Amino acid sequence: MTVTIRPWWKDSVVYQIYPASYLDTNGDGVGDIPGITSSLDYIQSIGVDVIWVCPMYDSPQIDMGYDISDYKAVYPPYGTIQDMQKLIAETHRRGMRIILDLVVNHTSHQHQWFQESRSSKDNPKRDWYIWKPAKYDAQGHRKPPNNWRSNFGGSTWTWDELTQEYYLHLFCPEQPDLNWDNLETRKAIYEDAMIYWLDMGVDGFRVDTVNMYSKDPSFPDAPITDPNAEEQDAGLVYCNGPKMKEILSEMNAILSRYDAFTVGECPNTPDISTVVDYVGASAKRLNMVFQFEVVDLGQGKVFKYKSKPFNFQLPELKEAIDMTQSFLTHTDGWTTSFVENHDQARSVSRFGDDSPRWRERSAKMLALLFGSLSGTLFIYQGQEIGMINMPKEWSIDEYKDVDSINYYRMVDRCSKNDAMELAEAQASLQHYARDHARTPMQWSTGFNGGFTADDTPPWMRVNTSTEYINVQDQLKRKDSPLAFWRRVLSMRKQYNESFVHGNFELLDASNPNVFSFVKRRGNRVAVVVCNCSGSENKLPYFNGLDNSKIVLGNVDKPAVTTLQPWEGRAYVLSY
Ligand code: TEU
Ligand code: CA
Repeated sequence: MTVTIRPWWKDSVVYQIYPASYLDTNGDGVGDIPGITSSLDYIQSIGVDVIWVCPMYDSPQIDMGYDISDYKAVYPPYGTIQDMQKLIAETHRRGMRIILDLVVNHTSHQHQWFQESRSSKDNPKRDWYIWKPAKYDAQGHRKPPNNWRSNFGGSTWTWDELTQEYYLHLFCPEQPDLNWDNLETRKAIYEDAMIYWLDMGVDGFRVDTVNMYSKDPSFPDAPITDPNAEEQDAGLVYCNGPKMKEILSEMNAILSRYDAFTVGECPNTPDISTVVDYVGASAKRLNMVFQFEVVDLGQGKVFKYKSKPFNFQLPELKEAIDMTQSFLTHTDGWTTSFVENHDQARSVSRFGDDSPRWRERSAKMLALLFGSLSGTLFIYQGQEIGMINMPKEWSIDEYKDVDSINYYRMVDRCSKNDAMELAEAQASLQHYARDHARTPMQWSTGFNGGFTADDTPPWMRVNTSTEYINVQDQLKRKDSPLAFWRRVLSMRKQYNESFVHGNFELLDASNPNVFSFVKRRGNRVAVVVCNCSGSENKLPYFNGLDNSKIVLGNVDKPAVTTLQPWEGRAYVLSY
């Protein structure tokens, strides 16, 4: 008999934690590392195996820690290196693993490296970042080196008066891009950002913006998609540059010494063969990536927030999932299943129905849907209790994310304060903003939901839904979304050949309301049926869909031929 040994990360379920918003233990209104450590029993009780901690490094927090000023230090309000050592030890003691966010496309402008780099043109670290001279138009006006638009609006180039050159930043001006063409820079990144933490015992990384390190050395202009603007969306131009494969192989040589887990964030990569170059088992670069086709659904093509709520059809969601799932069938690569993270609005509000009537049922349906997909499963804090978007009545001042604020200001400026356009922008942010994921974790009832003391102002206002969506209540209820998530994860473990490793076959692709698919591995067959609508629908036909084969569902009495609104079922036909 041959025994195939699978890498541990394939069957793992990862729980993502946003430190600022998890749990405040010292009453300053900001979540902290001891808050994570003290919640580990709760986290483990959900049934997850790995925690992913979002950036907790020292940072001026222009982009919530994705702007790191010192890789080897902890942001003081979150805690200390000792707190991290304790978190690592306590996680391991429970048999779980811990991964950190590796943010090395850019640093903070306050990082020592950038301070030196910008100090003079002949500083030894000048070349650690990307500096370019200005261009001049026919009238002699100074122009940036190209037309790229930053992820947070405006040009990707900022003029530096001192040395009279532009530097590149794909995100905020306070997030200058590192120059990965410089081998000395690479070495310093590996030492400080990777080896230091691997030696401390972390089990791997979620690798931020993993496909942006290498840029085309000619820095070509992006095609014009927005004729009225100076800057153009350039994601397809600056992602997946010529040295990406070389860099990721080099990183992997270090990571594999530690058997470290890697999941890369891979936006703007519609070309599947590029993804396979990164995640193929034989390519030996990354274990898996996050693709964006699902979470981008409904968002605007030119500006992500220039859109309307629910701007997609169910078949598009099916197609997006089918594409990521097909990696298992057609390539030697591995994939991921996720629908939330700190950059996305809440899934119940986007893909379910967050009204009182259907909120919990649709949260469970989504748990069943994403929890039965192949690949490594990721859950974001609060998703397990079905947290929803911020209330619509909240003013725009409650939005704290630089991405939201910049967008709203841009609309304000370009429309010359037009009320209609501003209302439209606000409606889009109410649906898609990253802020919805960043409000504090809802532990209990009360003004601050148990995140911090009720008389402490939290860094971000606690969603008023904590009155009826909170951990304390859901721990008591057998029919809660939390209880359901636990059942999803145990089903996933019990039938892992089908749900984690099975081939995905879409059924009834064009059905606008019902999402059904088969998960097949050899003669093991499971079928998942989800009614993604608020109306009753017919059960699709598939041989053997007998109610006695239902292993998990979200309604009390499943009917024989119809599905109730937002009903989801998983059948195991043979195992
Ligand atoms: O995100 C990078 C990314 O490509 C997007 O999801 C990004 O949020 C979007 O383009 C903004 O409009 C990562 C992090 O997940 C995000 O939180 C950081 O802001 C970003 O990198 C910069 O480090
Ligand atoms: Ca705190």
